[in-house]
Amino acid sequence: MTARRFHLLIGLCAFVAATVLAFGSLFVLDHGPVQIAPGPAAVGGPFQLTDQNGRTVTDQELKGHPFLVFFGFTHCPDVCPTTLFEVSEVLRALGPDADRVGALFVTVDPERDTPDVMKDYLGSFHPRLRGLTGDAAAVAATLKTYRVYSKKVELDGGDYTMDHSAIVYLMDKQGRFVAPFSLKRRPEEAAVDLKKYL
Ligand SMILES: [Cu+2]
Repeated sequence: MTARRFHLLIGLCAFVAATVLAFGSLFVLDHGPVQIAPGPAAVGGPFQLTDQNGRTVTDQELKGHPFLVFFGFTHCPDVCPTTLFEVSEVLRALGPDADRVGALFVTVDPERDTPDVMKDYLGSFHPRLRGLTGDAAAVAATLKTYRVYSKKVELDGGDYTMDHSAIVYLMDKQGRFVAPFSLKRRPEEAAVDLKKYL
């Protein structure tokens, strides 16, 4: 075997292992080790959190409208602000229909992301976006429900950042998971896609 082939093979093995790990943890978390993809119902479910205006938000009250939900944190240097900007662009492209769609930003960092901090932060994005936070247990339960990975990473000097998965979920008006929602297209195209679920 040539060195080049060997490297390709190693690369392929790493890719397969990473894929198995990613999907394994996505679908198997609390269903035991042998269960295979249990279906869309496995993403999403009951939660109770607080929005940036101090209002309680539950999965029940979201029913009747499709919604996008994204998990991150306000101290995030790039992925979160970029994603929230892109979601804002889709909402803008929806025009008046934006009122019929939910858009949630759920913190993975409730320690720092209080409702006030969320409110401040979301001032830079579309007004339709709701920032959800809560006590550590309520947030952890929501992350588990949505199969979201997040991990605190200590930085030098006592500060910390958060590693987190960065998928925007599209949920239908019954609160069921449809698919990851792609933002790698023009906002107008994404808006047309979203309108199918109104
Ligand atoms: Cu982020």
